[in-house]
Amino acid sequence: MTRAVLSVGSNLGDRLAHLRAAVTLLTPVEVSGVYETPPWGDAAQPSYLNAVLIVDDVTVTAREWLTRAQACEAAEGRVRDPERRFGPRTLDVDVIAVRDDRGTPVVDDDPELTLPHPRAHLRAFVLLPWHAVEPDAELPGHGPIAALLDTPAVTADLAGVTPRPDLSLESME
Ligand code: A4P
Ligand code: MG
Repeated sequence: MTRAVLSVGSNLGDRLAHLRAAVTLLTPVEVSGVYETPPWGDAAQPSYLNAVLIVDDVTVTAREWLTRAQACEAAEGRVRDPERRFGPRTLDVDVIAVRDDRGTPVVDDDPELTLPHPRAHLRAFVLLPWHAVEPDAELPGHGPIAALLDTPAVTADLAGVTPRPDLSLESME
């Protein structure tokens, strides 16, 4: 396995610091801008900072990307509330899509790691940052992300996804 698209989000504590910690731990090859986004799925919580990271490592399997994602969440003190699925969190790292070293997408309905991520095609806060770093990308099974940005479920949310050029995840060396 090699190239993965990861979505990072935070809406508790020092949100930018949590996203920066993910960048430090995951060493992405591409980093999107940071976006301020209204909460999706559970409105009674603060707004999120979201971004997309592209990671690329031939030695890392899809499952290992999930393990690394969860290690980042744990490092940033993520506490899960089983009663509140889409509730607030210091850091959420989701695996959106993975391609192997021949460019073939990994497709899996395993609940432990569903690929592509089952809600990614509905989420402006994933698709807009991803499109900014990989404009020609496709979400396996759903087609070009540029076309997904034109679907009703996504366009309804696009206006709320606000670039934050004052916040950056780049040049953190
Ligand atoms: N899992 C299965 N497939 C995947 C995958 N592709 N990536 C499993 C990551 N995890 C995957 O996830 C629950 C289980 O999903 C894990 O055991 C994992 O093995 P979790 O991270 O423990 O819990 P969660 O993140 O609260 O649940 P879920 O269903 O993943 O929520 P989402 O879909 O991540 O939604 N609004 C805005 N604006 N921005 C956000 O970033 N995030 C959420 C969380 C809600 N609203 C948001 C945002
Ligand atoms: Mg998650």
